[in-house]
Formats: sequence, C-alpha cells, structure tokens
Amino acid sequence: IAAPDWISSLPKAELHIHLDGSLEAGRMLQLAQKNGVELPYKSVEEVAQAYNFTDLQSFLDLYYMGASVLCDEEDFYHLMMDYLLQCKANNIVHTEIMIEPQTYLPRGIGFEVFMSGFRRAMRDAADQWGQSVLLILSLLKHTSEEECIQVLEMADAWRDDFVALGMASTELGNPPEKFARLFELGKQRGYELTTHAGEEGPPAFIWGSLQVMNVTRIDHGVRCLEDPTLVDYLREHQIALTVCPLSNIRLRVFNAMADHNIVELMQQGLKVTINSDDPAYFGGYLNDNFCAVAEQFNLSQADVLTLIKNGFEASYLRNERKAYFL
Ligand code: ES4
Ligand code: ZN
Repeated sequence: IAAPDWISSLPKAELHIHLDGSLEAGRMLQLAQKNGVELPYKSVEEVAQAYNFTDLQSFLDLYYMGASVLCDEEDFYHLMMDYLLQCKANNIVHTEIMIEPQTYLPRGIGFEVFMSGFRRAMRDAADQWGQSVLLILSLLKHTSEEECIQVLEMADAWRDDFVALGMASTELGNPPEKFARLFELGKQRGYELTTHAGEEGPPAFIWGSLQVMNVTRIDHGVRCLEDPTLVDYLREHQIALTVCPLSNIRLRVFNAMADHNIVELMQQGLKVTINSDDPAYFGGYLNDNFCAVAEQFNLSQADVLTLIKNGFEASYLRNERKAYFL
C-alpha cells in the first residue's frame, strides 16, 4: 500500500527501530556471499517466503541469523546508511535507533568495529541532508543480567554516542525484575531509560518496567489495556508507547490490522507513537505503518498529526532541538 502523499510528505520522528531489523534481504545475501557466511536462502524470494512468523521468538531466530552476515566496518556503514536513506525517503527527520552489541560481540566484533561504521554513516547523512539521529544502547532480555552489565560497562568508553539504555528480545520468561540492578546502573550513568514491555508479556511487565526499571518510555506496551489502573497511570504520567502496527500483525500480537487496539489507546488519552520496529522483516517502513493504520481506521488528519507530534514530543532530543522540530 502506498502511503497517501499527504502523510508521506510530513516530517516525522521514529522512536522504535532495531538497526538489525532494517537489514534488507538483498544486502543480507550480498554480505553473506562477501563474508562467506552460510544462510538457508539463495534468493530474495526465498528470504521473503521464510519470513512467515508465528510469534516473537520465531522472528527473533531469523533476525539473529540475518545479523550474522555483518562482520566489518564497511558492513556496519552500509547497514546504517541503508536505513538512513530510508529515513530520507520516508521524511523521518529525526530517528532514535536501537543498537544491539550483544548480537555482534560473541563473534569477536568489538564496539570499535560497528561504532566506526555507524558513526561514519551518521556523519555522512548529517552532512548530506541534515539527518538527526540518536542511538539507544539496547540490551537483550534473553541474556543474563551479569552479561548485560558487562556490556553496559564496555559502553562507558562510548557513553557520548548513546542517549538511552533500552532492552529488547524475548519478553516471556524475562520479567523486568531480572534487570533491576542493570537499570539502576544505567540511571547512575545518566542514560534515558526505555524497554520493550507488554508486547507478548502481561500488564504486570509494564508495571515492573515503570517501577523496577524506572523507564520513562515503553516500547510496544499494547497489552496495557488489560489493566485499567495501568492505563490511568500511563495517561497521568504521559508515558509514551512506541507502537509498531505492522510488527504486531506479523508477530500475531493481533490477528489483523482491524483487530489492533491503537485507536483505543489514543481514545484512552495515551501518548501513542507509530514506528516500524524491524522494517526489512515486517514489510514496511514508517510511511507504510502510518498508511496501514490511517487507512484501516479512517484516521482524521488531526489524529495523524497528533501521532506525528507525539513522536517528536516523546523523543530524547534536548528541549531546544525538540522545539525546533515542533
Ligand atoms: C523485536 Cl518486535 C521485537 N520485540 C522484541 N525484541 C525485538 N528485537 C527486534 N525486534
Ligand atoms: Zn522492537
């Protein structure tokens, strides 16, 4: 579906994007060949056929396999630049990108390798078209808190490159309480705090994220509607939810777009934003996500503008920069 021109042409912010989730099949196959990495696909068509997910874990298995083709500085430059070119095409003037070092570190790829590639692409995009980017250090819930703390300490040498600390990956079986100490250490270091919660997990995991991890933003959070007291809390504190509509359909959080609860979330007075999550895997970048929702629910122009404005307001930009975009 092509996003209507008036939505596509509006400047937007994106707050929930995993950089590894923007690795397109064509680039993945090219890098696999170059680096001698074995993949179970021979063509872009075969990749597309394999992307038939039943839940979050079935996606994550292919997502980590895809990222295994990334090896050297140039690979990470291309990964970042490919996504930043999509930002330009989607009129995403500001983006906050999750970087997941634990996907690379076990293969002996250090911060200096991937951060050099990311920084170079970010500098080129800023020079060429003024792209605004902030990075989020995203740690993985399926790993131990001890390992996460080690990565947090490694990132001390790159502290100025990251505005926030976040968490992603397997939610079920990994409650917020598992990462209380990690987030205490993140807070001490002055990071903004966010986490995935309430995607597959229950409202209790959103409560725990707020009260134990002390986050000020929730990635997904769509299951909050099951707990009216939680909805009141999220509304009163205007905690932003970074909702990812196409992701939620592809991972069967909702069966179809018609069943998505984004309109109810907005009607409850919550600070909802629209994001792409893993666009190369879920079949759409930011404009496709806006378009799918606007079309399905016949959103008014005012609703779309509110969603876009929420993206800038909930961003981690400094107030002066934020005011410039608003
Ligand atoms: C993710 Cl959709 C989603 N949920 C949790 N973790 C993730 N990592 C990448 N995409
Ligand atoms: Zn995500």
